Amino acid sequence: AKQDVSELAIFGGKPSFERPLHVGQPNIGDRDRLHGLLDEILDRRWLTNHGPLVTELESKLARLMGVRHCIAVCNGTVALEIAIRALGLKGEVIVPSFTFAATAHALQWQEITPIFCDVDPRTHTLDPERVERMVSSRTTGILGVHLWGRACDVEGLSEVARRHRLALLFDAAHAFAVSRRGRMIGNFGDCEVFSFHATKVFNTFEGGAIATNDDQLARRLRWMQNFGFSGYDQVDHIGVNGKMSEISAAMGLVGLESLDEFIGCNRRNHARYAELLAGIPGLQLHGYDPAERQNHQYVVVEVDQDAAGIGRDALVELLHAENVLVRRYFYPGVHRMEPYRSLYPNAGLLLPVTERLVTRTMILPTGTGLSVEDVDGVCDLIRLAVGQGAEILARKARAQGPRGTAAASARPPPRLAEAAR
Ligand code: T4K
Repeated sequence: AKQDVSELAIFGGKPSFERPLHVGQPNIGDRDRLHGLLDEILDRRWLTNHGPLVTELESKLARLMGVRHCIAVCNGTVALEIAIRALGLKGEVIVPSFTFAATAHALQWQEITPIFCDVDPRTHTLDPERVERMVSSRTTGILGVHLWGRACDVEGLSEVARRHRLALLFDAAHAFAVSRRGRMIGNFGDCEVFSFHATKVFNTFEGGAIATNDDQLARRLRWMQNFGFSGYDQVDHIGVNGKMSEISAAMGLVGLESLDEFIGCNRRNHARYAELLAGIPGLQLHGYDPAERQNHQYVVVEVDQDAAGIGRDALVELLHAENVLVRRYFYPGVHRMEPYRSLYPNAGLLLPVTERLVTRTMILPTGTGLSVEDVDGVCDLIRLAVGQGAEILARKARAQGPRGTAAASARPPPRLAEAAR
């Protein structure tokens, strides 16, 4: 482990890791099983359009969630778009800004106005009291996000939705195989939408699903996902092509067999991070409720610059140089991205918690591609950086020269450093 700041890669030292450590490196199940299923698909010559593997995956997912219907979709974003359309949302929908852009895009894409609502600073999810204050005569729904796999206050949000007769759906892209008060995510609101993107704890390369206990809604969702077909050659609805392919379903079926192992690995990494980062001033690692099922997909740290002596962005830059590709999810907040920044320039005024979180939050690498030794190495670097924050900043300033700008502006922003992947 590096003992001195002079050894850090930002000051010319050798990076601590030869290969990049990613947030969201895919978990991959048994390769032989996958190859076998691929052969079956090719032999059968049934590649997509509700093939047997998609059907099998849907029923296994529905069983895992204990939900009546689970509709496999080509990705989480299209699944959101279909759910929003099938629920008949229009006008305004209340949504957090502290999320991935896709949550808001799925609304704006259909010319529905996302009304950005602030989140609870503790849970990072929608605060029902704030949501209620944002309901207007144009509001038709609430779209909550179970960020980092932590369920929203579903009871509070359901109550607001009931009082104002609003549709309630959840973006559960982060919350596959997670429970809320002992009940699996997939059962809440009118429906819940999952992402099985490569970066998720469980993946189908690209993919997603919509879960619901509402039979009529499920029928509509299936029509809309398949061009509006309601019979062999009968189209009764507007629809898109949101189908999952057999190859994706094969990946999913194989991944499901190893799901406990994937989650176990994440849990082990999370516990190790918690152990080694405990007591570092200004660093708060988010924990999980041990009474609930969890996927530990995201290891979330908040950095308090005053207490840590080094800010989140300086820490990200330092770690990237060491090949630790931490992420600044979800900087800068969707309301500060286009088209929202131009369309709703004042949205930020009502989002003080979000505005603070986007400057402090950092996501650490995890997944089956990461060993405990890797986690130890990442924690050593963080401990060194926080302990020597003042020295690091002083050195950086010296390296940048008296004006303190040249080197800083020449350095690529953190995201570009990821080209190493
Ligand atoms: N709602 C929420 C709350 C979401 O977080 C997401 C997606 C959605 C909706 C939409 O679901 P999908 O339509 O995607 O199914 C990534 C993912 O692409 C995205 O699925 C995910 N959320 C988001 C949080 O993360 P980026 O732009 O950060 O991806 P990228 O390419 O930078 O990859 C992330 C990291 O993973 C990198 O460090 C590289 C590593 N990686 C990635 C891939 C694809 C690998 O190591 N191997 C790989 O194959 O969005």
